[in-house]
Amino acid sequence: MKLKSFELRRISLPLVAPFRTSFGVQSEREVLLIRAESPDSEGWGECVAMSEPLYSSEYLAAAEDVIKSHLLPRLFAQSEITANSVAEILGPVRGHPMAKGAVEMAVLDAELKEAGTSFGSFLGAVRKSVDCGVSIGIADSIEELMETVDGYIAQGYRRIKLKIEPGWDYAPVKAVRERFGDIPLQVDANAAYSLADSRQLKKLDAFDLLLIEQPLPEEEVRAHAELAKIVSTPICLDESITSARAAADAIAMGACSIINIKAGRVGGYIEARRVHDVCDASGVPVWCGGMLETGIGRAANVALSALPNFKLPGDTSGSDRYYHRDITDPFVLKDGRLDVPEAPGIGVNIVKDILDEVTLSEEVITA
Ligand code: SMG
Ligand code: MG
Repeated sequence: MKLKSFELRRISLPLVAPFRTSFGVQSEREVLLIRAESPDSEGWGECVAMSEPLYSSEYLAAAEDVIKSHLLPRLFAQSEITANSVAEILGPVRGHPMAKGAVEMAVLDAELKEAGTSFGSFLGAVRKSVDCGVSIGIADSIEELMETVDGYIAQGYRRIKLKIEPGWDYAPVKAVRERFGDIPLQVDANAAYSLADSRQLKKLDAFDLLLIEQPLPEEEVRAHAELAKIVSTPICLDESITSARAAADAIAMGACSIINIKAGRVGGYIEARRVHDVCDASGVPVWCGGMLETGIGRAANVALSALPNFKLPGDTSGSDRYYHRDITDPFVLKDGRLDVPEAPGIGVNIVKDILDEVTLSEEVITA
């Protein structure tokens, strides 16, 4: 494919409710979108970096800068590119997986639209719809949390994930277990603990959780392996898994028995499929994480979730969990599931009027 131009567009969407994690409160989602244009096609990519470098070291303004200054010039230097070649072309630039993943996604969407192939068929989807879970932020009180969980269960979500941090772990998990019984339940700490907290984390073993996600810092893979010997709740890694190779290492070390896959965190959907394959070969089940995506990223995440080794419900919630009005036709939960888009590329329609309304800035970069 020849590349004509890339459009970088910053948008801001208010969240339906503030989302509190161990690293802060989010009340709006600022997103960087990329539109790749070729002579015969166009494709969309969504950069999952947040406004501030609190989930990981990447953040939106830095992603925008590295894309403009270092990634696009490398792509424009090629006379022709394919989505499969993007990661290698961008390889000399260290790090910035979310920025690279967004660029690759835009190229891949354009390429698949031209070929008439959906993301799902390209990636190897084996299901037409996927089971959905929901991620619930840290609440102001146990009562407030009960109400939120109750609402999501009523909407049909097939698994509940509670955000935890020191001081908000045992009591909320116990309360949810007691009130809602045997529901599929898991927790996510976003690296808020240290190995010295292992006695507190072990108390969660009483609640038969599906998993505990990323209790310790990103770099502390060995410490997760130590923790795995102490707690019986399965350990799932999120932030630590930055590539298929990192996944293979973490598994070999005994640091996790489940992996959360986020395409942005590993540099794109092609590497995400490799993470899936490595885990599958090792008997480690995976599930799809979320970064408060718009319908653009959600469409691709739902397609990814349809691969065979996605054995647990993902953080792929309906559009109304996040936004009053999404920039695509909304994803609507049916019996706790979302349908995998079947149209070419990401397979979802972008609502141009809404997109324009929420746009903060727009820049077109040509070869
Ligand atoms: O997209 O539903 C979603 C959010 C899921 O909890 C979620 N994501 O660590 O897994 C995670 C967090 C990262 C983003 S928190 C603002
Ligand atoms: Mg997480």
